[in-house]
Amino acid sequence: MARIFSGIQPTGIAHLGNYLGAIQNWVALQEGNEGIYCLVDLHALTVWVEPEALRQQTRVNAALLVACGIDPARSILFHQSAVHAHARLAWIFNCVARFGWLNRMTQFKDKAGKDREAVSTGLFVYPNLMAADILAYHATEVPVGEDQSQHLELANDIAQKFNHDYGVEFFPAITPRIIGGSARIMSLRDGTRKMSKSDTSDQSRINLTDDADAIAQKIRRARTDPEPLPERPAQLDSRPEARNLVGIYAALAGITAEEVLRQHAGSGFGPFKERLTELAVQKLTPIGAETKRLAADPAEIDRMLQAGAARAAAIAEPIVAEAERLVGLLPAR
Ligand code: AQP
Repeated sequence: MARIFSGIQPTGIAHLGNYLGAIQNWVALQEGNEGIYCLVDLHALTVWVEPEALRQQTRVNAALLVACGIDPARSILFHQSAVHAHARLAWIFNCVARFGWLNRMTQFKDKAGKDREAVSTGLFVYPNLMAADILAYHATEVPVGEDQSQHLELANDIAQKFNHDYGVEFFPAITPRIIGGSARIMSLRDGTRKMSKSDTSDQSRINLTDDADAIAQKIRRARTDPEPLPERPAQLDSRPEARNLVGIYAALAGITAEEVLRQHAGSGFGPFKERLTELAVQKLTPIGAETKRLAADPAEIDRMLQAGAARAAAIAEPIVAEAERLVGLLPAR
């Protein structure tokens, strides 16, 4: 039985990319593993978020995870800020990780854009906090979308350097569990950018709380090209928007892109989008409805998260206290 850790930022509402690239896999991995799933609200602070919106989004995303199939009785589901061990270990990792390592992170470059002087230092050290999230539990398996693989390599570098610097074998190696072909879902407006909560255009993504009309409208307006669907996936290489819609269809139907093209080659995007809408509505609207039901009782969500945090702290506290001892800090009590 492996200990699995993964997290999602409550920077907005989880979308189809989060679902197909991460959450769906978390649900399956609950079977036979110890799952620890976290709403990483401290990560969300790295870019400006309105305080009341952050609280709301943390609760709605918690409800969403439960609606998607995360069972809070079996897995540990909690909000990051409630377990102080994350921030304490992150500070130690700020002092272990090298500036040059962080400077090479492509997500930082993407999110910081051209005006690096103006972004928060939290955004720069974000991967150190992510390493702390995982290593505070000695978790060895991390199911994430392909976009996070560079951060996981960095977490392994931090663990190794810590072990080397302090002459211990304390932190284990992490195995990324990157999900296959469909792992990277792209924006509906631009097939070269990933679908993202923080994209300013709501039309660029399908939120897991969108109703049938919103899903249909977003798929209808999704950018495509005038060519019909080809026979082989390789023929989609220079057509990022078309490839994205085929990938989404494949992931939702649980089949390969080859199979999608076998069924739809020669079809124009009008009829294909209609089939895709039917599939997306069928898969996603029950999740949205259940989320709405759960989110109607915020006090119950808070209780669920606090119970999860107590279970998480029971694992992380002794590990982080030992890391603090190893680096030479006196015990807190
Ligand atoms: N477009 C995507 N395709 C596949 N997987 C994705 N993930 C995110 N976007 C896609 C995976 O979802 C998990 C949770 O992501 P996150 O919330 O921690 O942060 P993120 O990767 O930065 O996601 P967003 O939506 O782009 O959020 P913002 O806009 O707030 O930065 C991760 O496992 C991620 O791989």
